[in-house]
Amino acid sequence: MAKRFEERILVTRPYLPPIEDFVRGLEEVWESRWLSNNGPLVKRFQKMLAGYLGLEESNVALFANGTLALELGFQALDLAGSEVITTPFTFVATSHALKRIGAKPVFADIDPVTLCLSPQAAERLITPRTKAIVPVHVYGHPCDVEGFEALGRKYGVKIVYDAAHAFGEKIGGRSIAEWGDMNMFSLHPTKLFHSCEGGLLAFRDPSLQPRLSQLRNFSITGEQSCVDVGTNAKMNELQALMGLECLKAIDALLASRARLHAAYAEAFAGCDRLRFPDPAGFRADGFQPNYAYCPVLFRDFETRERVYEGLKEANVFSRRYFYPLLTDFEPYSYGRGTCPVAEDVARRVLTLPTYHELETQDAKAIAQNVMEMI
Ligand code: T4K
Repeated sequence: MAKRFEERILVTRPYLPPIEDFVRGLEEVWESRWLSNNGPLVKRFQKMLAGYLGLEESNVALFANGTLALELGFQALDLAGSEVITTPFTFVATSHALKRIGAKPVFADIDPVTLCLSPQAAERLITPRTKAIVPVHVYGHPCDVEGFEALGRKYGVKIVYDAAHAFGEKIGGRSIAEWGDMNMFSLHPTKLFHSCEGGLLAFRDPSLQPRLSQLRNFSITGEQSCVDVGTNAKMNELQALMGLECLKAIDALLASRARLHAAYAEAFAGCDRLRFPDPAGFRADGFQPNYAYCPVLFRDFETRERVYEGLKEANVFSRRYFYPLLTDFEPYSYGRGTCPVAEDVARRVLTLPTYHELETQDAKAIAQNVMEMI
């Protein structure tokens, strides 16, 4: 008998730090009367994030949100007018950011195990017009970083990871941000670690930092000079304050995601009517996942839809991330039919609720409900 939850369970809920701590931080903002334009809290947040990722401060930059961070990262790498190979199995921000700076997203298929862009599929689409590859660590699953590094070297193309879901992850004990030419981490409230809205770029070449700082501030360089077509993509002080307070809880946030993933995994163990991937098993060298999302794959579209609707009746609001596929959307329909693995996965996947306060027993009960519907 399916359990109906008294209170609505959403796919995610943002972590909120203790309100007293936030208010103490607000007093500092009131004192300084500095609200935006690279204020003291943004600078402090940037420094803390670089430290957390094990990078130099000159290798990171903060933005108002992840989408603008991607756009300006692509602009700083001069990708306008080029072809960029990416995955159709992602949130639409990935390809929008490319399109908006005048690059053409070219869609290659995904790996059926990790669900991330396949380097082999990407390589087949490289042309003289290709300037970059944008793989996505979808759900925090690790891309084949060695495979993409080899492509970057062989063809002289940039590798820019959309790491929106991958904050806090490590490969072989080192931050996932050490791979590729650039990484973008989204700090949106639906992410396990957030700053209300926000985006963080981590990049290998520190000479990009001055350009990025200009681009996010209209490309003005003084009272009487403007050197490029930048925009307003600045993080403000209240965002930085939220980020600083959430960063204090990062270990607990990672631990609760791991606890919930383990609860689902235990409940689903032995069930051959679904697949519940564990990214910890995707690499042999000690990959540390963040379990940001809990995707489950069913046998077919009809089963997925039945579970999605059935959970709603039980007051559980799962999401079909990432369905429809980007190539089903009008601006990207030129890619329709070119990525059969991604098309199949998008029709069978459902992401289950996971967030800091979700109880282990509730995750188990949700899993039980799922199994009764398939
Ligand atoms: N690349 C990738 C791979 C991404 O997934 C994203 C964003 C980006 C780039 C761009 O990064 P940002 O520019 O966003 O920093 C959500 C998020 O808005 C989006 O950030 C995220 N990916 C995407 C996967 O999910 P929606 O349209 O599904 O959000 P919404 O409003 O339906 O919220 C999801 C659930 O969270 C709901 O059940 C309500 C709950 N919620 C949401 C918010 C904002 C709360 O309980 N409180 C909240 O404050 O897109």
